[in-house]
Amino acid sequence: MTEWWKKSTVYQIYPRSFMDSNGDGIGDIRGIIQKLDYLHELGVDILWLSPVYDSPNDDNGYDIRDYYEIMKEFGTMADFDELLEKVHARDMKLVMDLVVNHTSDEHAWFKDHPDFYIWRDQPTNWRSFFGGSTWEYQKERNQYYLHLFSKKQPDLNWENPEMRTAVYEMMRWWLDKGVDGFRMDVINMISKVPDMQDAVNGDASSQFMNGPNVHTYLKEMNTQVLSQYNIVTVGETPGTTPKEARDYTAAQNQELNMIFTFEHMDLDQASGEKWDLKPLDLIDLKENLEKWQHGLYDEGWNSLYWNNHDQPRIVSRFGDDQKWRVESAKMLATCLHFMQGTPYIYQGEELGMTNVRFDAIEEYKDIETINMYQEKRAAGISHDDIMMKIYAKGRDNARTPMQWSDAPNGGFTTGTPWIKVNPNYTDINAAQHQEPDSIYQYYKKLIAFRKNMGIITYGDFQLLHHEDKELFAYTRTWNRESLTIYCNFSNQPKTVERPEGDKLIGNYDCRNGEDELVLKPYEAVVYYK
Ligand code: ISL
Ligand code: CA
Repeated sequence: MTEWWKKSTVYQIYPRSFMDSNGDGIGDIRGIIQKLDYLHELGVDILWLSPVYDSPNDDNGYDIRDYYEIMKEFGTMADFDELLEKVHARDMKLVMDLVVNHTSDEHAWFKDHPDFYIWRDQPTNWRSFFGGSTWEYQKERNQYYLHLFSKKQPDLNWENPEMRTAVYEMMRWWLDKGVDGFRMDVINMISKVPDMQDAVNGDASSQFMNGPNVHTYLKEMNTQVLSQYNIVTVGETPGTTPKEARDYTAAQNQELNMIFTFEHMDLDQASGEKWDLKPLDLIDLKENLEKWQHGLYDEGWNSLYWNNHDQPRIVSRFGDDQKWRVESAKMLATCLHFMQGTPYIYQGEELGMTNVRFDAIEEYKDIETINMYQEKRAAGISHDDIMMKIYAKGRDNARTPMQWSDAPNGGFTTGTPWIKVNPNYTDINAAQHQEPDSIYQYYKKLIAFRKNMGIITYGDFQLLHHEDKELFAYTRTWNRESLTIYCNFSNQPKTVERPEGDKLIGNYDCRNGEDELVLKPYEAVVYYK
C-alpha cells in the first residue's frame, strides 16, 4: 500500500458548526457541499468529518444511535453520497469519525444485545470524563453498566467477539461505500482490565487506557477490515507515550497509520485536570514535540495538530489573539507545518478564529463544560472563577459557528444558530481569504510546500536553542538539503544568527542578506538550502 497520507494535510469539519444550508441554525451536509471549493482551493487532501450518524446528541454525535443512518438535522444518506462523490471529484478524500468505544444508550444494541456492554454487580469509584461516576444502575438487571463518558454513552464490551464482528461489518459497509478511512475516537480505551478496581481519586486511566488486549483487537480489525482497503487511519489516544505510539503505528505492527498524542495539549495545566490552568512554558512544549519527532522518526508516524473540536483555539492559547493575532496565527502554523507528520487543520484555524467569552453559562452547550460548571458551583467555586476556566479551556471555544462573512451570524445561518457566533465575526471571517496576506493564503502555501518538498516529509528533525524560553527553532535535513525554522513565541524582538540559504516563507516582509536576523514580535521565518 502506498503511504499517500504521509504527504497529505487533513482538514477537520465539525458539521454542526460549519455551514447551515436550510436556515434551521444547524450546520449540515449540504452546507459542506456548498463550501467544497473553498476547501479545495486551500489545498487540503483529506476531509475528516466529526460524527454525522444518527444520534440523540447528548455529546453532539459522539453518542451514536444508529451507525447506518445520517443524523436527521444533517441531511439524508443521499446528501452524504453526493458529498462523497463531490469530494472525490475534487481529488480529495473523506474520512469518517468512528466511535466504537461506546454507543448511545438509545442504540438498539443496548436493549437487544446487553452482552455487547460492560456490566458489574458492584460499581468501582471511577470518575467519568464528564463528571460523576462511570457506573449507572439499571433496575431490570440489578446491575451497573460502565460509561467512561456520559451515562448516555455506555462502553462497548470488546471482549465479546460477536460485538467485534458487528463493528467490523459496519466499518466495511462504510468503506465499501467509498469512504477513505477513519479517525477512531478514544480507540486506546476499548480494552479494560478484567478485574476493575477502585482507583486513587477515581482516576482509573491505567485500567482502561492502552489496556491488555488493545493491540490484539486492533490487529484483528486490521486483518479483517483495514488491510483490505487503501485508506488512512488515525487513532485518538489520550495518555499515550511515544513508545506506545510506535506500537500502534509502526508499519510492521499492522494496526493504525498514526495516532493523536495529547501530551502537548496537557502542558498548560497544573494537574491531571485540564481546568487547573497554568501558563505554558515554551521549553516544555519544545521538549515535548522534540521527543515525539525523534520518537517516531523511523518507526511509526506522527499526526500534527494544535486544534480540534475539543481544544481551545490555538491563537488564543499559545499566541496573542489581540494585537498580534494574524502574525501569531501564521507563526503557530509555521512551527507545526514544517515538522514531520500529517498536519490537521481544524475549521476556522485557517482564519485565525479565536476563543469566545459568553457571560452566562446558559450560552454554553457542551456537556463537559456544563457538568463541570455544576460540580464546581456545588463545591463552592464562584461563577467568575469557573468562567475564567471555560474561557481558557472550554470545548465550545472550538464549536462556535464558522465565520464565513460579516453578514449576520457570520453568514453561517439565516436562522438562529444552535450556539452563538463569536461576536468578532465582523472582523474575522472568510470573506477576505483571497487577500494575499491572509492567514488562509499562508496555510495554502504551507500545504503546497508539503506536497512538493520531500524534506518536509522525510527530513531529520533537530531542535536549536534548547534553553530559549521564547524562541522555537529547529532544522530539518535530508540528503543535501536543509530547512531552518525560527518561530518567535513572544511580542519582543529576538536576535538570532542568519541561517544559510534563502528565505522560503515568513510572516513578515522579505529581508535577505544580513548576518543576523532580528525577529519581530511573533515572527516566523524559514530558510531553505
Ligand atoms: O475533551 C476532552 C477534554 O476536554 C477529552 O477528555 C475528551 O473527552 C477525550 O479526548 C475523548 O474525546 C473524544 O471522545 C469523547 C467526545 O466527547 C470528544 O468530543 C471526542 O473527541 C467521547 O466520545
Ligand atoms: Ca441546517
